[in-house]
Amino acid sequence: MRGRFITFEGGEGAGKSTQIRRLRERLEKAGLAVTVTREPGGSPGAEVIREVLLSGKAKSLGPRGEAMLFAAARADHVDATIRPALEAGAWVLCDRYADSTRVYQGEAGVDRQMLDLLELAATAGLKPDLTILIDVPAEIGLKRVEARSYNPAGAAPDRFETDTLAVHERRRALFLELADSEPDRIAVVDGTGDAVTVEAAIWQTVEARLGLAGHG
Ligand code: Z5A
Repeated sequence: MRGRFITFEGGEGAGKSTQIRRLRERLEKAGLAVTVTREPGGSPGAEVIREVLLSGKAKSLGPRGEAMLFAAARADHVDATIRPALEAGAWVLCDRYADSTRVYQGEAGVDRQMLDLLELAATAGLKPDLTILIDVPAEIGLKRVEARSYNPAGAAPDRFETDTLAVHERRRALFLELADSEPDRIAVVDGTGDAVTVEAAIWQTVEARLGLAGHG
């Protein structure tokens, strides 16, 4: 039986990676096979493009060129990782997917028609069964990322983390608009509580929308 495809979206520091780890544990306890992946990246070819994009080396291409690179990475990720895992029956948990291109590159000025074309080319119609949008005010998300980067093991800010607070807030508004336009696919979860509270809200959503009652 085909697995289910769940994507996580939201601004920086929303808690996507944290919650993907927690959902993975719950699903595995419920006896399901789980594949965790991320964008940009998630397949050998796409990881090469990730490095180019997040280092800022592709910034000079402009938002449209960057959008094409995100799409190229996504096409490889879908073909090499996501579809094979779903066909093998795994539940795929993906940190960011096509909604991120709509929001980040859309906010940067790429028009709707181009975004539609790129999405179709990259995904060949593969839509998530469920998208969890973890919503936090940009200020909170950025503070979390900042706290993480003060840690000596933390990474330097990437190409998109250094944008202004106003840009981060516009992205948040665009994510919420997307959720309004596709309420059957996108569930908004308040990400301002502690990780345990957010985890419980996500589990409730997954159970209710994808029919896992009785597990976990
Ligand atoms: N991008 C794009 O422009 N177009 C596209 O099509 C795609 C992506 C696919 C990928 O960066 C960048 O690419 C991204 C968008 C752009 N922009 N940036 N930056 P990434 O993969 O390196 O990073 P990210 O996706 O933004 O994730 P993140 O910043 O690592 O955040 P997160 O995964 O949502 O959060 P986290 O790592 O789970 O948590 C962050 C910290 O907060 C950490 O120290 C946690 O311990 C802490 N945390 C987590 N949850 C909580 C709660 N509930 N309370 C308190 N503290 C918490």
